[in-house]
Amino acid sequence: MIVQANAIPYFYVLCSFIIMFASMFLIGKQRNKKIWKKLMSGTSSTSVELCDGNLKYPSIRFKEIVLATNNFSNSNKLGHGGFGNVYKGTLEDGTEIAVKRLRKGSGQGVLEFRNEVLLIAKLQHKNLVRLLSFCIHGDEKLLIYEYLPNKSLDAMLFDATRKSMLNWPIRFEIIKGVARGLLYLHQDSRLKIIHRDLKASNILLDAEISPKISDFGIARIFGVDQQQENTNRVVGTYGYMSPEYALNGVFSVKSDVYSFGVLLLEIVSGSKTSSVHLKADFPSIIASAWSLWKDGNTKDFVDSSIVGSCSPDETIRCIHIGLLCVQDSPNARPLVSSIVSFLENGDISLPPPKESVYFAENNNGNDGAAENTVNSANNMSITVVEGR
Ligand SMILES: *[C@@H]1O[C@H](CO)[C@@H](O)[C@H](O)[C@H]1NC(C)=O
Ligand SMILES: *[C@@H]1O[C@H](CO)[C@@H](O)[C@H](O)[C@H]1NC(C)=O
Ligand SMILES: CC(=O)N[C@H]1CO[C@H](CO)[C@@H](O)[C@@H]1O
Repeated sequence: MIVQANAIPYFYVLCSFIIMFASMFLIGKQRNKKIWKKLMSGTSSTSVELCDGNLKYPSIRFKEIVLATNNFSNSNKLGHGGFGNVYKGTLEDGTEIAVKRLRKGSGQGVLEFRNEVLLIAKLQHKNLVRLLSFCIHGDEKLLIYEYLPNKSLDAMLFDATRKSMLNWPIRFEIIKGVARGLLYLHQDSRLKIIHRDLKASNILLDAEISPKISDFGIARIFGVDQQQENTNRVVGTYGYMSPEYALNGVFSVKSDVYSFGVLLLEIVSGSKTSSVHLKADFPSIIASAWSLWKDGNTKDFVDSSIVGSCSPDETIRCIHIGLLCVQDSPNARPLVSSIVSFLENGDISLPPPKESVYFAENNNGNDGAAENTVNSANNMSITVVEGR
């Protein structure tokens, strides 16, 4: 009798433990299933469980982004490119962000997209814009970046009233910073990132006017194959695209070097590659740099608003490096590692550049239609899907 009376409570306690564990197990499984289902159907906003520690805001929700950007209103738009529009946003805690809303139809699945984003988020360097978060919502894919208040290099460099704020020492630091950022992208051992759309509007300036490359890895995140050297989807901007990339879709670190060369020439001259108001009678910034450099007349190429602050040795050297970068043959162009040494050590002697003729003469003024095409492409990124 006594034994039985004691056994009953033990029995109940045991039973309740079993029931408790069983239900915990089932609930857990259900929850995992839900998360998995959400992931596969692509309808979830990213949540804490699905992200790792490289992102500053791992769990941002689509609703918050809509709120932050006034539902992607035009007044919040900062710019656009081949991969979609960029909006300024302000989170509830007051943090300012830049939101890239990728164009629909990247063909990439949710898991692939997420994996690419997490890989890109691991790339951190002081000359790269920081990726803070990402969000997937239905067929929307969004990337959240740090917001840089001083906007992009082109907004200062090509603005008649603001360009004088960029004196030569500042410009030289910008050139070196971009080269270091590009070196990091090209030579990071795990991921070799080819930017494919390097240009003045993709260089953002922080509060100290230090440059940060934006939009890197976008081609990977968007799902354009970076393993292959040849693509049928050309992404880039006229005026910055190397001949082999624009014509045949062949890209490599050397096509980025070409774009870097054009950018360098723009920074020294203060004029846009695609500008109609190019100096004198030259058909392109490359032709103008070549001709003036060859004649030893580089001071006519240098932006008149920096002649007072510039060191002729440094500007001549930069123009020379720019001309090496824009040579027609990719093999003749230096690697970014050499470019960084050339810029940082003025004693290293530079090889003579070969005249680049392809794009230097391609938009020669006689043909109005061709010129219009180039001018209207202007500062826009383009995505050309070539027929096969
Ligand atoms: C945002 O705008 C879209 C149309 O552009 C509209 O369908 C949607 O309801 C809007 N959302 C909010 C929260 O205002
Ligand atoms: C190109 O730049 C000009 C100012 O330089 C700007 O007004 C225009 O909106 C830009 N176009 C595009 C497509 O970004
Ligand atoms: C040149 C320029 O616009 N500089 C600004 C960069 O951003 C900081 C912080 O917002 C401003 O104080 C500078 O005036």
